[in-house]
Amino acid sequence: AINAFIFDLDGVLTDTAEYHYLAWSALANELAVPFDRDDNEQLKGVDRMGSLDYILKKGNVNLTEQQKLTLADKKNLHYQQLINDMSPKDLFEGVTELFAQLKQQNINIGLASASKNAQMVLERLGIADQFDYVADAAKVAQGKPHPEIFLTVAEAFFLPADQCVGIEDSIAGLQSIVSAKMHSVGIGQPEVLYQADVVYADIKSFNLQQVLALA
Ligand code: B16
Ligand code: MG
Repeated sequence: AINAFIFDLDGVLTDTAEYHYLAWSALANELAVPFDRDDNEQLKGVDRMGSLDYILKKGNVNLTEQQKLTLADKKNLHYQQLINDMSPKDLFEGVTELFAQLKQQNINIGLASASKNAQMVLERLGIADQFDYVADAAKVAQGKPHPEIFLTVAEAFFLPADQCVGIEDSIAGLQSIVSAKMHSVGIGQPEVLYQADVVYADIKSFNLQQVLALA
């Protein structure tokens, strides 16, 4: 049986990808590195320093570790300004209903977001108290596609991987779930998320009975 649902945040419960895009493209622009929405797609689920490295590599820019940290901080301050205005209306349609169904069935709700700003976003969305466990991205040594962050949440619930379902919108994140040997739900396009056991266009289209039947 399935006893935990472990959600990704950005792109699954809300659309912060747009804000990451705005903040990274402003920084790339300053560095005179071209950056478009396809680049942003590559950065989904990738942590902050990994994302900066992607941009620097694209522009053939070489910087010291200290310079990189300064730029990452700058992007983050800009991103935090953008998410500061988020509110419960930014929660994707269907999330409230799905969480209510999970609680009714005594299924644990966990969060496995690579974002160090996840707690702030959950608070702005008004759902921080809905989670039984939220992984701390700052304490995760190996980012997605490594399985560590999803396994951390399963361990907090004292559950084996095959009693958990991971829900992701990014390729790196889905790889993380598959490597953790959990059941997987993709949110997005089946052609992109072909590794997932089942794919829905969005949370609103979630079929809980179908997912529970996976185990
Ligand atoms: P931060 P997720 C990820 O969140 C985003 O998809 C990714 O674009 C971002 O770079 C990463 O968080 C780190 O975010 O700079 O706020 O720590 O999709 O894993 O919920
Ligand atoms: Mg995501």
